[in-house]
Amino acid sequence: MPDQAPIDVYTWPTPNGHKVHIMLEETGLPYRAHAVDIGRGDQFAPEFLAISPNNKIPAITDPAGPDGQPISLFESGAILVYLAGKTGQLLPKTDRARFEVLQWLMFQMGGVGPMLGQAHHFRMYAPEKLPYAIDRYTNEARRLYGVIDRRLEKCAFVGGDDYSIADIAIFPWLRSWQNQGVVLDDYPALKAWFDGIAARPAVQRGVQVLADRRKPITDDKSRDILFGKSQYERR
Ligand SMILES: N[C@@H](CCC(=O)N[C@@H](CS)C(=O)NCC(=O)O)C(=O)O
Repeated sequence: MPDQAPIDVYTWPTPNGHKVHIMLEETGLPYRAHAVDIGRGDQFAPEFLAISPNNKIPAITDPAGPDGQPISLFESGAILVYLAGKTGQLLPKTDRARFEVLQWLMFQMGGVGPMLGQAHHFRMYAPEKLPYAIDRYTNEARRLYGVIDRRLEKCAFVGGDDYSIADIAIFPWLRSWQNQGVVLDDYPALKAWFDGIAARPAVQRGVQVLADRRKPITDDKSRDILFGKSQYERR
């Protein structure tokens, strides 16, 4: 798409941001990544909230939307579907195959992301070590890895025979398996798929986007912004 003006991506180097970076790299769409430092509170800036009212990255603005007018979108799953539709790539065209991919994309959005996110939270960030919460989300993480492993015993890719937005949505979350209390070698089909996705040049470029800006959330200010008063006492 030589005439396409760059898509503006408001993002941070986390799994949900990486999904969109990888998709943009895979499709070859021109884009500009704008850092939204979520540990510093950039997600509460009025201009970001105007396009992402849930104060979360990623969000995009495409100057050339479906009707030729600009369009802004938040929620990584919606962004992946949009970019697949725009480019005709990474989402099958036949109904049966497309719905198969979409169900696994929803499985990522409703299950893998939220549960692995909680596993990270209680294992890495919670100020107290809460055994019940750690067990609950570590067990859930392992269960979800099992679901993906069994799927990949039957199919080359999570969404079916072909690489798709379902793989792009799931892969970035599994890169932090150690922090989720999971051992990747326990899931052989998943591990083989993971290594194949990790070797793709577009994936390698995607996970490098803003990678130098990422820092561990250890200071009180960042913790308050993400998990405390700044997050919950805001109107
Ligand atoms: N369901 C959303 C989740 C996005 C999300 O959780 N983003 C996190 C970073 S990975 C965020 O921006 N957190 C900032 C905050 O909660 O204030 C999506 O997939 O886009």
